[in-house]
Amino acid sequence: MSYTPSIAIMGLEASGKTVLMTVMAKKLSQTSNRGYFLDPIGLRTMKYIERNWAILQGNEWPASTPPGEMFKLKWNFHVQTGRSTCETASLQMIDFAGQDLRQLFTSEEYEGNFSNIPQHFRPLMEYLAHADILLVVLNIKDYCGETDTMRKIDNQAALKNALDHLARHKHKKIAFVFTQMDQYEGFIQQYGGLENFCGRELSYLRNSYMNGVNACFSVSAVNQTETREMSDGSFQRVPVYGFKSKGLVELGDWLAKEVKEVNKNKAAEAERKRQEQIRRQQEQEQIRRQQEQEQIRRQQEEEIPQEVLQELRKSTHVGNVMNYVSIPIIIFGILLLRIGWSFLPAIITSVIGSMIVMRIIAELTYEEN
Ligand SMILES: Nc1nc2c(ncn2[C@@H]2O[C@H](COP(=O)(O)OP(=O)(O)OP(=O)(O)O)[C@@H](O)[C@H]2O)c(=O)[nH]1
Ligand SMILES: [Mg+2]
Repeated sequence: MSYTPSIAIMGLEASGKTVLMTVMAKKLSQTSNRGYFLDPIGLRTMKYIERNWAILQGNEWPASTPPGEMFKLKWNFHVQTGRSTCETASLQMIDFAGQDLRQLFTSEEYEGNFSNIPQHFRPLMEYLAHADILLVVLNIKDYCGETDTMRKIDNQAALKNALDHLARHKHKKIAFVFTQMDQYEGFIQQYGGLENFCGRELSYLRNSYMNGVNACFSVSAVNQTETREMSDGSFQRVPVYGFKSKGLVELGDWLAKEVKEVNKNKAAEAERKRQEQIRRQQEQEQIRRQQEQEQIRRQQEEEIPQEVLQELRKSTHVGNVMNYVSIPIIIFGILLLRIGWSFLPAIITSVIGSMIVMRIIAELTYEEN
C-alpha cells in the first residue's frame, strides 16, 4: 500500500513561504549526490514552481499568495537506497496565504472550537490537521522589528495557537525555519545567536516547541540580493540573477529523512492493521465454525425421537445401577467359590436372583426420578 506523506508550509504574511517552497522544490528537483530528488507530478506543480522561479531569476519577488487560495503541489520523491536501487514515495506540499493562518488562529471566535470556521477554510484546516510534517516559517522582523505591540503578540500567538491545535491532532514532525537570514545574520549575532533570540523574543514558542525534539533551521532561499530603483522611484532589494541559497541542503536532508521515516511508519502501521484484520477474520471464522457445529448437534438431537431418547436415558440409568451393584455380587460370588463347588448351583441362582432384584430396583428408581 503506498502512502503520500503531506507537508504544510505555514507562516504569517511575508514570512517567505512561497519563496522557500519555490527555491527548495527547484533545488531538490536537481539530481545531486545527496541521494534523493523531487520529480513534479502533473502540470500544476511544474508550472507553479517554474513560474515563481522565473520571477526570482528576473530580479523580482513572487506576488503575495491570495487569501483563500491553497496550492496543493505533488511530487515523486526518489530516494537512493543502494548503488542502483531507489525507493519512490509520492509527496504533497501546500502553500497558502499567511493572512489565512492569522485569521484562523488569532480569532477568539474560533478558539477551542474550530467546527465554527467558515466553509472556505475547511479544506485548509483539514489538510493542516492531517499533515505529517509542518514547516513553521518565521521572519525575524515579525518578532523584533514590529513596533505595534499587539501585532507583535499576535504574531507569536498565531503560531503557538496553530501548533497547540494541530500538534495534538496527530503526531507530527515539526521544523522551525527562520527565513531571509541573509538580512538578519548580523542582527542575530547581537543577540548572541538564534537560541538566545528565541529565548528573548519567542519565549512561548520556545518553551513549548523549540525543545530539542523539533528541528530548527536558518535559511536564505535567496542569499544574494541587490538594491534596485523601482518604476515608482522607490528602492527595493531584489534577487540577483543566478542567486545562491544557504541552509537548504540541511533542510532538504532533514525532509528526506523525515519523509522516509513517515513512510516506514505508515507501512508498519498498514502491516499491523492488515495482521489485525487477518486475526479478527480468523477469530470470526472460528466462532462461525463453532456455532455451525453446535447447530448441527442440536439438529441431530432434535431428529432423535423422544421415545428413543427416553429409552436411551433409561438404559443408561439402569446400566449405572447395575454397574454399581455388580462389584458386591462378584465379591459375594468369590466368597462362595472359596466355600466350595458344591454350592455352585446356589451361587448361580443367587447371582441371577440379585441381578433381577437390582434391575427391578433400577426400573423403580428411574420411574420415581
Ligand atoms: N532577502 C531575502 N528576502 C526574502 C527571502 N524570501 C522572501 N523574502 C522577502 O519576503 C517577501 C515575502 O516572501 P513570500 O515568499 O512571498 O512570503 P509568503 O510567506 O509567501 O507571504 P504570503 O503569500 O503573503 O503569505 C518577498 O517578497 C521578499 O521581499 C529570502 O530568502 N531572502
Ligand atoms: Mg505566499
